[in-house]
Amino acid sequence: MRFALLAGTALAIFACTPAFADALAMPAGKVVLEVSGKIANTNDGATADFDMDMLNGLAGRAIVTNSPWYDGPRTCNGPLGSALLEAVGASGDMLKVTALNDYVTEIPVSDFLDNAAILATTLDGEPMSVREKGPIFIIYPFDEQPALNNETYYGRSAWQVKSIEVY
Ligand SMILES: Nc1nc2c(c(=O)[nH]1)N[C@H]1C(S)=C(S)[C@@H](COP(=O)(O)O)O[C@H]1N2
Ligand SMILES: [Mo]
Repeated sequence: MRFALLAGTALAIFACTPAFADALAMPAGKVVLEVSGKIANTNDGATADFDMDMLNGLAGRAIVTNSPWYDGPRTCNGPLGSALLEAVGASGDMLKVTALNDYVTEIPVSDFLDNAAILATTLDGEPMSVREKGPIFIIYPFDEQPALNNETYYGRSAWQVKSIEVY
């Protein structure tokens, strides 16, 4: 009886552990992004913490684009949203993105898979200070895909991103 209970508990704990969780490195530097929610790969309890080197080590791209925030085209560089989702083993459909100023925006996961949006970590090759809307700015390829130029996507382009919840 007691054994059955113990075995049951062990099984329940085991069943809650994702079967194919990939190891996520531990951040060595300052944590700049915390990802939580429906994710399989974590490094801090139920959370996936990232420092800048971890973010910039993910598959990324440059987006050279005009935007509402800058005069003329600027070069934004950083990990693909899709690469971040893959790194954490995301399984949800939506992202709740929170910025340092507590601005919150909801982004469908499909956005990151369809539009090659990035979490920009540099602007014209330089890291962005918080004053310059850094350290992380979600940027869509507005010039490549003119249909993205509307309030919906501008609103999803959160700057000073500090955390993302997958749900
Ligand atoms: N961190 C943060 N990002 C944000 C916002 C905000 O208030 N804080 N506003 C969003 C909205 S609703 C839009 S339309 C654009 C507006 O940018 P602007 O205020 O520089 O024109 O940024 C988006 N990103
Ligand atoms: Mo907006």
